[in-house]
Amino acid sequence: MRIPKSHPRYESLIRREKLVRAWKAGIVVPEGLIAHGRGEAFDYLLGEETTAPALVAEKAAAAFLVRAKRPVISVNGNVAALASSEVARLAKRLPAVVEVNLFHRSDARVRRIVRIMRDAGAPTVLGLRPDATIPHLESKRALAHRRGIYRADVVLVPLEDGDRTEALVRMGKTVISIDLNPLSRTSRMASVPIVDEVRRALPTVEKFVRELQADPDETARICTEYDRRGNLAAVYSFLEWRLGVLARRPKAKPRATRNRRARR
Ligand code: PTJ
Repeated sequence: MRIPKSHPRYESLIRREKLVRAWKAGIVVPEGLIAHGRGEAFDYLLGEETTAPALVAEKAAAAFLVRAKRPVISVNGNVAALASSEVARLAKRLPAVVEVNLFHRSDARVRRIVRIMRDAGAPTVLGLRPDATIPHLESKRALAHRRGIYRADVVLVPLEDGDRTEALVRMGKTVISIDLNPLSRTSRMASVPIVDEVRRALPTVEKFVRELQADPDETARICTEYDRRGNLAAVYSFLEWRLGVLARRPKAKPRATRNRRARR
């Protein structure tokens, strides 16, 4: 389908089209399309921009990633379809291992997504032939790599489900999530929840990584002072404030009335 550039929701329609194409190519699962819709609904509420609390979380995420000894970025179907280049750039910059980890796992899908990540330029991509299991996790998401998620100290999990976030936190890892839903179990369980759109969040984290790699004192200060509860509370306050602003906005006049007045 050709989407006219003049369409007021051009970017959003392009993203949807990308996901549908990725679904047809066996990269995204149908459940991923539902997840995207949920994300978009929250993005409307957030104003489709990176909020101030998200920026704070993105800087904290960068600080933990810079200090990590074995950082890993977990990639699923939606992330590969929407943000493979952004993931690859961050992985190169750190450097971090990329591990394909799927909820609806099949070897064929893992193979396709590994290829996408390699083509995007990620230096090390794991996912095929996992050799470890994340404890207390029943789903196929438990399958992991010793060289990757299993031994990682910091794991970045964009568009995650709450169970694995919780299991990884229980293993003692610092878990950084990217999820537009601030009420999801993922956002509530993660060590550093980023409530932002994945394609906005990743380049911002990468920018902060570049800055903090040159400033170990600031990195250490952020890791000590970051307050996840306070940050999530700020996200909820932001939503409250935004809905308040929308509620107070004067109502648009019905079109017919406006035209009649203009003609007078
Ligand atoms: O590829 P698979 O098999 O691993 O499956 C991937 C999905 C996304 C289907 C799977 O992880 C899943 O079911 O996830 P959930 O539990 O639906 O959670 C996805 C979360 O991502 C939801 O809370 C959405 O609000 C959020 N989300 C959706 N699109 C975006 C997003 N967050 C940030 N950026 C987005 N573009």
